[in-house]
Amino acid sequence: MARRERISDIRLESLTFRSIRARPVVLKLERPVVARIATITDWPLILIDLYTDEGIVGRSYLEPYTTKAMKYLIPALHDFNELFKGHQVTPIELYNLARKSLHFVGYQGMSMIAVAGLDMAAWDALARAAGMPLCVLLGGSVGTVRAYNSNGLWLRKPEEVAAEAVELRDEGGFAGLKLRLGRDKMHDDLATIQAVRNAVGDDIHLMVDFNQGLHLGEALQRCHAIDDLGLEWIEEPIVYDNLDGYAQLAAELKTPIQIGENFYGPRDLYTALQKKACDFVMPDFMRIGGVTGWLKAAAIAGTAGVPMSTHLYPEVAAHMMRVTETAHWLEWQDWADPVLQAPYAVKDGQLHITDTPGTGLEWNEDAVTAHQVNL
Ligand code: SMN
Ligand code: MG
Repeated sequence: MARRERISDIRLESLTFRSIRARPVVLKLERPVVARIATITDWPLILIDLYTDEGIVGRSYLEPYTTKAMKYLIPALHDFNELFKGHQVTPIELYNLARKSLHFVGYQGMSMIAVAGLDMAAWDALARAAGMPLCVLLGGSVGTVRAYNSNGLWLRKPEEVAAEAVELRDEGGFAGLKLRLGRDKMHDDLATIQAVRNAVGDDIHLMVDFNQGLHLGEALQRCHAIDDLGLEWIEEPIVYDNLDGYAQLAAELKTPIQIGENFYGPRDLYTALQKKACDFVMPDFMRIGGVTGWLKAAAIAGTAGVPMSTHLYPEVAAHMMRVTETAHWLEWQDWADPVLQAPYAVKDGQLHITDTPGTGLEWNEDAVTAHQVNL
């Protein structure tokens, strides 16, 4: 409470952007990503601090998958300094202005990712200045958010995946787990699902993710082969932008088709729903456009009655799920934990939001120093 009283005298309408600092760090993944389309052992993060004249610092991070991508994103983030120095911290206006400033190089891809990093830090700053958790500033309440554990279950042998599934379930009493599919032989995927099911029991929700690894013909065959297994969803069987292919899969299959981590901005979600390309959506915060992009996307999904889950970024995701009409599952990944002062502890499969102002992101500076890289 002391913290809230101390900062309550800051007038939100005068919170002023001073500068952004973006630092690259690379963490070793405890369980490396082994997917059909990529193997990832080192996990890059851009840590963003948005300084204001009033002393409030808003924080966010981006996870751009490859270390090299940070070479382009960090200058794009620093370019916002010129644009916004002295501007009021008004996240929706900043989002619009930042997007316009990049429209000559396109609204999507790197542009959207940079805007999302700015946007999440701006919302965090505003919520901190208000002395409120982000979900409260947005009109919701603090509480719990249901999560599935997505920390592993990559393309390894069935017995290894089954043993890891038990570990992951017990890490936080999870009721949902996601396993990755797309082994060379379909038979090995089927054996893995069976091994995991035997190991964790019938009560656990099992999601599967092909990470865009199949062409449409393979996808039709492989998705039909797993269609009667009671899976929670089948995620990204084919390349993300083949919406006609997705529409065919969604029409043919009983199991819900899940896409969305590759929506660049809310309009991609709108287009996918118009084309009936999926049953569920799961936007990623760096691609949908941060908090602002999520709010717009959530309104569309809510209006269409489509369940909406999150992709990566569990800290901001938890807050957004509290204000998402069709909130479905939060994807739990602890990959940023090593550089956080106060990572979430998951209990009974739920994230518990506290009344800390903002999104609760504070850097563990010793860890940041240890993992910072030169690009
Ligand atoms: C994923 C996430 C992070 C890296 C590779 C793959 C995956 C997911 O698609 O949905 O978690
Ligand atoms: Mg995925």
